[in-house]
Amino acid sequence: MKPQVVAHELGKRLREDAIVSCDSGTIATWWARHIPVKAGQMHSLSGNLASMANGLPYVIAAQVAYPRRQCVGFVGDGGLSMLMADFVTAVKYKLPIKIVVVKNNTLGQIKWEQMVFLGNPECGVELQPIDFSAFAHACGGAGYGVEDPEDCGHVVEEFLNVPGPAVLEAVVDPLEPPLPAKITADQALKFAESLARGEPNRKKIALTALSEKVREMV
Ligand SMILES: Cc1ncc(C[n+]2csc(CCOP(=O)(O)OP(=O)(O)O)c2C)c(N)n1
Repeated sequence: MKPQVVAHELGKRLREDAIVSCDSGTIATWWARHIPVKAGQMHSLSGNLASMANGLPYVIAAQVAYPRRQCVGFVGDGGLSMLMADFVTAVKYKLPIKIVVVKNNTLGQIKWEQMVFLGNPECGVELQPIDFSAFAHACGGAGYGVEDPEDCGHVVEEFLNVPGPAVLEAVVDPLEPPLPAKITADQALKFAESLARGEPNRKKIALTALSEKVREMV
């Protein structure tokens, strides 16, 4: 599934009083482009210096401050894995937070920065996969998983409506590039260099990036 799908399906279903916190990473790109902010909602990213892992603690704080509002985290697997033990805090205090973890098994933002800023193939950014749904169950919360875009809408619906704290693990394509709105010549050159210098997924990445640009043009 493309990460944009889960962002879109979530965005459509957020309540008018939703408080949404998003992590730093490519996750912020999907949130900014595919989750519309509606009047009455509150949305936040990391407050300072783009620190990772803010999503879960921000949502816990939001739910304590506003017990009746819908509080949702839209987080990366790298970010969540840094502070995930705090999910049990939500279980302990019966905070009905909802955490959507976009699972690409990668420190995605760094992977694309290595290519587009440095002209290097990706290096050292793969994450050891975690079963976040099983983790949520182990903590005493609810856990859901989705990887087929066809199922995404109804799984998100069920997840948002479950009472109590819950985690939804959305398995996504790790090769979906968070393309900038305007690509500079330097970025394009560095990107091409990284592929030419042996980026291991170069064929699939080039095909995805090209097909997206072509789709935009037609
Ligand atoms: C505490 C902290 N460590 C490192 C970074 C550098 N950094 C920014 S985004 C990122 C990767 C985020 O990975 P993930 O949460 O899996 O989200 P993705 O980019 O894959 O969507 C890293 C390591 C940071 N911003 N904050």
